[in-house]
Amino acid sequence: MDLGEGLRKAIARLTGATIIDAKTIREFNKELQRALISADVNVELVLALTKKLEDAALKEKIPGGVSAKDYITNMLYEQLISLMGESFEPVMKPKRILLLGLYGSGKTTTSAKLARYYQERGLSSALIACDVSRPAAYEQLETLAKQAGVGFFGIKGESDVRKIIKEAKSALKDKKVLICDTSGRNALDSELIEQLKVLVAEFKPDEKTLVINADTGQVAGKQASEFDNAVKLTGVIVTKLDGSGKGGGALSAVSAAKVGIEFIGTGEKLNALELYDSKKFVGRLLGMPDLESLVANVQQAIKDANVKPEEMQSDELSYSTFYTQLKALNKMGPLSGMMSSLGVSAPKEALEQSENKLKRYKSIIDSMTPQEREEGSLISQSNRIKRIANGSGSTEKEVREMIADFNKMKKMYKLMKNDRNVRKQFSKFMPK
Ligand SMILES: Nc1nc2c(ncn2[C@@H]2O[C@H](COP(=O)(O)OP(=O)(O)OP(=O)(O)O)[C@@H](O)[C@H]2O)c(=O)[nH]1
Ligand SMILES: [Mg+2]
Repeated sequence: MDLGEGLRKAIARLTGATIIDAKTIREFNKELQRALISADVNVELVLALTKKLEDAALKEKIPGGVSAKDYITNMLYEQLISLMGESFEPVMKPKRILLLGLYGSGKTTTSAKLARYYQERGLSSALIACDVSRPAAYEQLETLAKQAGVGFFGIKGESDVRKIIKEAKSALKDKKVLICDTSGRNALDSELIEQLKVLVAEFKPDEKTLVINADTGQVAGKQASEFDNAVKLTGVIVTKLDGSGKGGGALSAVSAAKVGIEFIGTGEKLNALELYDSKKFVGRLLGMPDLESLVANVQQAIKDANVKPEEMQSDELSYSTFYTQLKALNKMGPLSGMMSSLGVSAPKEALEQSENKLKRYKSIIDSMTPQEREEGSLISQSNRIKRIANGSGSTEKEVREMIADFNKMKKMYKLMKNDRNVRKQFSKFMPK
């Protein structure tokens, strides 16, 4: 069981409780301990945390109008925030960063995101290709460096990381931030440890950051302590928080290596990197969506996409509003995870439309008659599809593909409009 799930299960036990007596809080704590310990969170830490909760719950009086569940959830929230550390402030000066982690955790993508992050803030950055195991790792990093507009150094086919670092240092002399991508593994084996030690000795990184995937459960603690034993970690980055994982493993990693989370990855694109914010992170872990930032992001996305307020509020989705909404959704990409925590599952496809596809959809929609734009069902007829395809210079298959996306979006739209709870949440950020 994922840690977040365990925590939420413990909280659910409190539903309906009106008072917190010793029995209620002990049962809650037992569940909490089980969840935390099975996620490899340090046992002493767990005991200290539950003791604090028990003391506070029994000593303090629950303020009127607050349910026992909300009260304890809030206490747990605050305890976890203090456990997870405050928000992170990166040091803005020249430095060297070594990224470490198991297969597919997101090291390579994150290295490019970080380089872009520092360079945008005035520190020219470059990536060094030291994943000497995976075929095409060099090309992947080179492409990402280009996309990020940052420097790059690698020696194709070279397996000696010491040599790569030596040459990188002189080739990238003028760069302020150097970020080294490393090989992944299924597990940390002696060969990788050896390679990492060589890297540390030669590269002399200021930061040794473990990259973990938000889906990683309790093994994250073990991973972190193994990497920590090998090279002494300085921080953690949690990736793929836009997916289904809630990052519970990060708590174990942080507890095992006694370091803090620095950044979180919220998407595949290079700008999907956020500074770690304890409140947001723990809120998400406990299944409490961070409405504040959701609202801000959605408002910004709506503004960016120039969606007119009435378009967001019309009852039925039509093709004339589809395009602008799609554009807004596209900008909200990283929010899909948070939207699902509100109970809305946006179709992944709708959130990942490429700019090209958007352009194509625009010209398809432009080729419709005004009536077709309002009454979407009309264009299911094949003679209309043919005409629209010809008029917009696309294939019938592409028109059908758009119709399929439209129908998916329409379904989601209905869901949003009909679910009272969701509607209530969404009404907060509908433009007035
Ligand atoms: N949704 C999402 N995908 C991500 C994120 N970070 C990385 N990915 C994707 O995860 C996959 C693996 O990412 P990589 O950066 O190649 O991971 P890696 O750790 O370098 O992998 P190896 O080199 O094979 O060990 C790629 O498809 C990335 O686009 C993220 O924050 N969110
Ligand atoms: Mg990689």
